Amino acid sequence: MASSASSLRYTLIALASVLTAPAAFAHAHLTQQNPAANAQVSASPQALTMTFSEGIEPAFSGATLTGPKQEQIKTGKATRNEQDKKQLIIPLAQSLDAGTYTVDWHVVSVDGHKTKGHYTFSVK
Ligand SMILES: [Cu+2]
Repeated sequence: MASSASSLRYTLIALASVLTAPAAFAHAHLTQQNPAANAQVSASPQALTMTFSEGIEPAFSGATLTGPKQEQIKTGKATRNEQDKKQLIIPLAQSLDAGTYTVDWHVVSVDGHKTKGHYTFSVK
């Protein structure tokens, strides 16, 4: 009795992982960014670039940039790299003073799923 109950339990666990894994893989996760997360850069960047694990929809994707005084930094319109549909580019409309900046990003991947996250970087 005990062994058949436990084998049923393992079957259900295996089935659950098979059913949930493909959706999890299809989501756009942030894999790389420039300036890099936790980086300290010496010059103000001209754009933020973020590379995801899946293609993204630029019309529904973007980021906000918050400065060292908790101020909102003006950014240009988010666009997708024409050569790489996994890469989002956000031009900066102003140069950044020294301090720590937080990027709050949100994207919709080509499969229609939403993901979001945040990271920080510093300007010397
Ligand atoms: Cu997905």
